[in-house]
Amino acid sequence: MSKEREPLVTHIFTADPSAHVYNGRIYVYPSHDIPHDGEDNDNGDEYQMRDYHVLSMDDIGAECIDHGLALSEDDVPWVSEQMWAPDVAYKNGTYYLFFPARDKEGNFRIGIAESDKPEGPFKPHPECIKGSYSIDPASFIDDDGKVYVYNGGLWGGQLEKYRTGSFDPNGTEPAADEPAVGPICAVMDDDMQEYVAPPVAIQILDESGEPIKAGDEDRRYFEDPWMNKIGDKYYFSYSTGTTHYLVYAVGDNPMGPFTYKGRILEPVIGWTTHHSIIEHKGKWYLFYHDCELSGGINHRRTVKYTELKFDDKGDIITIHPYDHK
Ligand code: FUB
Repeated sequence: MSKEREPLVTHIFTADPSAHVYNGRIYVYPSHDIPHDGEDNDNGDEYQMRDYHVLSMDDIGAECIDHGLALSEDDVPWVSEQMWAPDVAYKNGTYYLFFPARDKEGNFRIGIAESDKPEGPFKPHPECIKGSYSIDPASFIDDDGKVYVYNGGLWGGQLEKYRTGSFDPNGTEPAADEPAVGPICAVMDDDMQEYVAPPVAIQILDESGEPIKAGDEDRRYFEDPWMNKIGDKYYFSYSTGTTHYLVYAVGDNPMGPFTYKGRILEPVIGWTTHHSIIEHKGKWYLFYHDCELSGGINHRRTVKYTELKFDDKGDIITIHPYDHK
């Protein structure tokens, strides 16, 4: 049986959970952390994942099943290494797994793999998505059926190296008083094969309508985008990376701009924090990871979930991950 704020599975290390409800069942698409004794660095070299496993459970609190190998880097011709945080979108009877990995030149790109079952196995497209770059794809299907893919991550995720519009190996983050680098977003074509246009940067604004600055590390985007439409509002949530918060911003349009609202999750044990949010049977749940089980080893993470609550104004009530202990 699975328990709130406890690892969903312990036989493998899992991270970066993207949760969805398909056919009434909860599916979780995590990264699969590989234990090793290498050092951590700012390039994320410690995250050496090579494949994906899909997890699922009948209901919140039910036993969590590992469906086994869903996709391996050995089966994807364009990938060299580091299959990081994935997500899935269901459209036209097919489940599309979006995943980031380094190509043969060492640049992160986004690939797609398809299955007729939510648990896979997934068959990869031979090439990555044209014009894709950086990490952490998160898909969102709006009420009109349009599929949006948000992504981007600083540092190891290379997002700041594309500020000029193309890859600059020496690209850096903006100065502290300049607008932060935004996450990016692209719309998929109807066949779910390519972006209809190159990804564009999304704006995150402060309460005065000014772009959040690069030096505002408690609020600026670092990685791990996720989108929920709640009522007629778009809740865009993300990780602040260096300050280890999960936060959110709200807007009226899936492409933004979004106005910063507050924190979802205080820092967990471990450097990274990463999440997804789903509604199931009238309640909301946050799926996230931490390194509690491994005693704080950053690349040995485990996926957990907890209930997410809103106040009367529709604001998310901040979760303190260990306040139940
Ligand atoms: O799992 C590797 C990276 O760590 C992800 O892409 C980031 O979001 C962070 O969780």
